[in-house]
Amino acid sequence: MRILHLADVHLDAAFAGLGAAVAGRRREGIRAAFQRSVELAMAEQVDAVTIAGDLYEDERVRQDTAEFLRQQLGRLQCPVLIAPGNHDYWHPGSLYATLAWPENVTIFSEPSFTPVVVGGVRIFGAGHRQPKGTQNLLSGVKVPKGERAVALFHGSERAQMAWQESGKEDHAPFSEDELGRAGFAYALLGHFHTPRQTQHLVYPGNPEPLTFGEVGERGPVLVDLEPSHPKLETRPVASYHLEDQEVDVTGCQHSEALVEKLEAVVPASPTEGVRIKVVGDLAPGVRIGTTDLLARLRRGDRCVELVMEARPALDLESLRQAPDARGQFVRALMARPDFEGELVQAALVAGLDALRGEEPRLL
Ligand SMILES: [Mn+2]
Repeated sequence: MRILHLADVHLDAAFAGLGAAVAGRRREGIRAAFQRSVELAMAEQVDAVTIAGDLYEDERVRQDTAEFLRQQLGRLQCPVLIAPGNHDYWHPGSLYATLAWPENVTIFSEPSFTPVVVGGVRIFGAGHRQPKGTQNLLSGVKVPKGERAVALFHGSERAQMAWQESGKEDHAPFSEDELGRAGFAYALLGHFHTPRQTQHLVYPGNPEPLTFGEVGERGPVLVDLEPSHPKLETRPVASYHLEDQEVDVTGCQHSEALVEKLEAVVPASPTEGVRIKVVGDLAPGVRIGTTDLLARLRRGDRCVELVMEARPALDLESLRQAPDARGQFVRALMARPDFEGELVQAALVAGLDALRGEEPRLL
């Protein structure tokens, strides 16, 4: 009895801040990763595919994606069991309620556990009905005696909330020992994007990277339920690979030198993304703001993100003593308790530029 378990695919994710062209490419990446997951299930001839929520994002999902999903899931010969999560919660207007899903697809639209028997195992699924505030789905649950019972749902295992992403606590919180008390031998879960496996549960993590800084091999998990302790195998299917780089730009005397230095760490492959932390001193001659810099580095649709920590090299001591408006301006800013803050530093640079009669840089 083998299952391919998936969660947190996030089809049609916004990828806010990456710009429209890059975000579009990244959404194509999610689809490709999902299609590879379907093909993996076919190649491995699994007995079922389970999806523990956040398959798509309800507020953004397009008809185009709906048709893609229907076609992809319809290729599978095996049952597909879907337990909606907080991003793809079931409601009367949702894709889950309105799309003509292929016959092999079961959607657990109720927030209480309902069983489906696959290959001698009972898989009990439950779904979210709201985007937040879903209560503990396990409370008061006791599954009837019988074949092995496995839970499929989207929720926050409490012990992990401290080190998982923030903002996850409102969604169907539970603790690992409640699974056993409810009569479940194992749980196929979704919600936490950082993968996690214990004797009793698995969080596969998002198959396609969604943000920079994600750690751990993640993606669909082949779950062999036959042994007393399920055997798991993660099979990465991601389209994009994201990495972090830090670049010190001290010594770059003009914009072209700065662009060239940053350009050197942008991967050549169109499916590799980089988040560049820019540190060091910005020379006074450098006249390029973050927006223009990003446009240059992205060259349309390359996945580049910048964290600007480089500061203009300013001689604050002599500036504050200047006997003119510059001195007054610098002294007033330096007197502020938040002088080191990002906004005040940006105001300092823009203000000094303006007082020199130059177009202010917006860093
Ligand atoms: Mn998610």
